[in-house]
Amino acid sequence: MEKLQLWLFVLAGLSGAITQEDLYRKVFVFRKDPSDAHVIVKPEPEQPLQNFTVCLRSFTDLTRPYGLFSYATKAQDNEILLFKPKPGEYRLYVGGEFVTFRVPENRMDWEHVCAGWESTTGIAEFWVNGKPLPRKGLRKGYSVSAEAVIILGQEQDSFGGGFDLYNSFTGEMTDVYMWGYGLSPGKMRAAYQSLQLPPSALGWRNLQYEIKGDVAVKPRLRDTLII
Ligand SMILES: *[C@@H]1O[C@H](CO)[C@@H](O)[C@H](O)[C@H]1NC(C)=O
Ligand SMILES: [Ca+2]
Repeated sequence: MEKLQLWLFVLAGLSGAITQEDLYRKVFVFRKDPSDAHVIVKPEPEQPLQNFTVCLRSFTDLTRPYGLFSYATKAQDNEILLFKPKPGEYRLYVGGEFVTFRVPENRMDWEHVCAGWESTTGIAEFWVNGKPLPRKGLRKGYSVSAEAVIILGQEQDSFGGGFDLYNSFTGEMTDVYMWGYGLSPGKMRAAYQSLQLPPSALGWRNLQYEIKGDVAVKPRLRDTLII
């Protein structure tokens, strides 16, 4: 089963559906609820990670649980996962464990989050709309495996699949980035403000992505711009 899935994944890659694009001022619109639609993003890191930062901006009126950023390996489907179990709460998973961050309830506006983790201390940072929450910790000494499938808008329970349609994301998503290191506080704020950011292999200004199902790329609506 897993082999078949992997093979299908390879075939999909060979069919040339992967696009690379500067998505500046564009968004992914996940239209259907519930849905198995998702976006595969690349590249996955070349080496295991001792540090990482993931940032993205989303806009939804969902109140049920949903997955935003799902980084799965063959050994661990929740290798890195940004998950929102309910309004006012985020979970950050690293290596199958998670910490919960309580956040102000979304006031029907875009919400920007950055999650950072470092292996040496296990410290996890979580920034919401440019402000840090109290730091927590998990998986000290762990190293995040490199061979991964990275998916937006669903939560993987197996390598590249195993979605629960009732954990799918519906709404709009933009400004997705992943760095293999921790960002300084200044850069965390810059990410929120859409300012100049350090180079990232996986980033919104040069995103390699493949849309699977009902997801559209659209210009961001001007009246939702925060700056
Ligand atoms: C990870 O971050 C720690 C703490 O900032 C740093 O000491 C270490 O060199 C980093 N490791 C890698 C592989 O970048
Ligand atoms: Ca999972």
